[in-house]
Amino acid sequence: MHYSTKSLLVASSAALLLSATSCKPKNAATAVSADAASKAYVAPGKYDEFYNFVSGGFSGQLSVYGLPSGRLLRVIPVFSVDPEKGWGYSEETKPMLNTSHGTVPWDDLHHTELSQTNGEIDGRWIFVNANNTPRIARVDLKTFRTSEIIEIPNSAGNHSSPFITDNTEYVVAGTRFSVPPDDVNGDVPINSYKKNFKGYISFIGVDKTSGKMDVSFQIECPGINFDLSHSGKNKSSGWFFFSCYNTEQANTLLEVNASQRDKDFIMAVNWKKAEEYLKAGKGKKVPVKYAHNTYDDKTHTSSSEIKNEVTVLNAKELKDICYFIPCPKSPHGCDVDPTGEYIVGSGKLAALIPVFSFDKIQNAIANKQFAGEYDGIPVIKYEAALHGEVQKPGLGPLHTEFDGKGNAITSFFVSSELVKWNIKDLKVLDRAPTYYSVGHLCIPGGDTKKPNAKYVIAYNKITKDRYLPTGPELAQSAQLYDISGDKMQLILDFPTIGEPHYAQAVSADLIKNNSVKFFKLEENSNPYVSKGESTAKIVREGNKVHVYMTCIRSHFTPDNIEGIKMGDEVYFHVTNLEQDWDIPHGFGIKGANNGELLIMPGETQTLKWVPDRVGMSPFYCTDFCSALHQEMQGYIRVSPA
Ligand code: CUK
Ligand code: CUA
Repeated sequence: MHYSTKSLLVASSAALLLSATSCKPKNAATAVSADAASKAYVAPGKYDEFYNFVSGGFSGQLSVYGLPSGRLLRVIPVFSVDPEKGWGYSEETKPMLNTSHGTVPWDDLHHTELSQTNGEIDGRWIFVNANNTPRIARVDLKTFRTSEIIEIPNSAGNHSSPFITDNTEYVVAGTRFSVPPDDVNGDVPINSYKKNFKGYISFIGVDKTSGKMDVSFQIECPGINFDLSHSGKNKSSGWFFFSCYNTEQANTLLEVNASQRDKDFIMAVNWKKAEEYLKAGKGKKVPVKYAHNTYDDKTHTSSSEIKNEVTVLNAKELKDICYFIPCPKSPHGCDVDPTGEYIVGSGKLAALIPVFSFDKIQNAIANKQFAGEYDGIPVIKYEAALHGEVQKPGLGPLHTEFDGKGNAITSFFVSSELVKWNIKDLKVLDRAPTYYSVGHLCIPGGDTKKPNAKYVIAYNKITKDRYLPTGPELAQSAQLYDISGDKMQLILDFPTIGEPHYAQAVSADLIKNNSVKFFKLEENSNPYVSKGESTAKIVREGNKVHVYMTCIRSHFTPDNIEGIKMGDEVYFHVTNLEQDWDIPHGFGIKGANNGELLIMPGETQTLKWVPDRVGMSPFYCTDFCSALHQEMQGYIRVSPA
């Protein structure tokens, strides 16, 4: 074996991980490119060349930056409520945060994946994952808004998603925490893990035209943890690769338990074969409960549906859909090069990077070069699948992206650096320090068939001394490197929203011309729309009062509202009559506990308000919209019941 003995490695890697925060790269002073300022400078009024979509971690949101400037363009609310967009406050957006547990107004968003056609980014949608209450969202890149959120059954933690197959046939997910399946009573002793806990990977079908998702099928696997994944491409199209840890199936992951094995696994999944088994009726329908929420840009409303069934294939019974490949020490990143031939596993606790060959994996399967089975699933011999190992690349390899010129760049958390290496001969070519402890990294198109190797961006976990101090917590940060030459050159630091994990960048040309500038009022089919001031009205139905309200620079209609009584539920259905780019209006009421609205031009949004006292409540527009913005206001009179 190329790596140290078990106990030694566990001891030394624990020490390395613990000391990570004090690990500073050397040669910090020389790292910045001499012409950095001109390379990152985008003149006022000029557009950036790339959009950079950055996961927001525990903020639950997705942020959008311009590159190379690092300018923050937008935060797109996905899994968390957001006052700036009224997301999760309006009656129209509330159902988007529904789950089988009820409303979950927060999540932990780790990964982004832009839709692809033939293995190249097509600029239509971006998928993101929720790592807490397992969900996948689809954001429409015409509106930069969340269009759909689907919950994943039989799962807990949804870390290894939302990576997609190379024609966006499926978004793929894998459970991070194995749990008892949904259809059995989960009230079992935790130490019955090996008997009762299962791992599931999910294939969520994506409609070619509308992008609508549905859970097509799941594959039941042993009770291990799936960490990350990536699709095959070109020759390996039709396959999907997952990194797995906790192959000990331990119910407590104190390091002694979870890292007992010298090697965990990469799992190779033949999903084309799985589709054949489905067609042949090998799937079993099992009862589950998951929410499917969609937003409609014509009615400007969302609907939430709870679904009750999913089709499951069993990896143990169908012996030729899943294969394990040993991978040293808690593999994290699982990345496939642009040719589809090389699969890079990154053992977080390993001091080397194993690179597997798709041809060799196929050969090993054909010739049964197995080292036995794991829970009924064939384990391919390590050497039989291995293309080779990058020796001594750095400490704590996490993630790899590709430059499309035969090279890979891997992030190293512990030694806090990016390392560029050649895929064929596995030689290290260059290294650049990160500030500090990089997690994910991104090259535009760097996980597709066609990377655009102009920049690499490092998303760092620790900021320390890079910016002015802001109390006990500092913003996480990104760093932009020019990789157009042989050497990686640092040109810019910029802070991020939340904690960035995976991020992607794409040429702005693919997206910028498709942007919706406003919603057409004549197409607005919200049930409570008021298309002009003449149709604005107040309608009472029992104790429910519907206010059909309009807004346009610079007034609301109606703006004096009387006849509201204690005990009423008041619904303000506010239609923005503007038909112009970038003229939203806001709507806030004194004392309203449902937050505020932000209404895009041509859109209707509804704020529910239950007055808590008799008296006068002013309301006003919260978004500065004209010289008379401050006059955009009104009063609501609340009388005793
Ligand atoms: S993970 Cu964050 S650094 Cu959740 Cu993709 Cu590796
Ligand atoms: Cu409308 Cu300010």
